Amino acid sequence: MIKKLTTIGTITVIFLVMIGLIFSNQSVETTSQEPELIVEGDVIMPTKVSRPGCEEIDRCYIPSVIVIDSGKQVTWVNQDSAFHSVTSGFYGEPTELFDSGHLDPFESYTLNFDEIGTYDYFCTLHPWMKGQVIVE
Ligand SMILES: [Cu+2]
Repeated sequence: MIKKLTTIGTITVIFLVMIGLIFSNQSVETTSQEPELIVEGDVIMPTKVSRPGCEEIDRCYIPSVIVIDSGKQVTWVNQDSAFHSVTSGFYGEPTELFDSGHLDPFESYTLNFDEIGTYDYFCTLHPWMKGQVIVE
């Protein structure tokens, strides 16, 4: 009788350990399936550019100058936690060719460039943020 109870006890313990393993595996799987917040783009607005300083190392838009063939497009991605914009011209002198408006964190903006030329742009919120698209 005691032997039988021990056997049942052992089986119960093994069963509980297996259940525990199944559930722990599931929780590991769920955490690894969380969506990544990195959006692909040609030009990145990196973190911390809402404060001056990035212009000194030319990293407000990365890359700050992008060269493309005419007819191609450029996608900007805001990887910062602050709003930014991609606005044609210079701060105080917008050219009204294009304007993304305020881009939310992790929002992207895509533009097509058909005409050859040099397109300066800036961020309406941060005067030190400047970039250039060169279309060849
Ligand atoms: Cu900005």
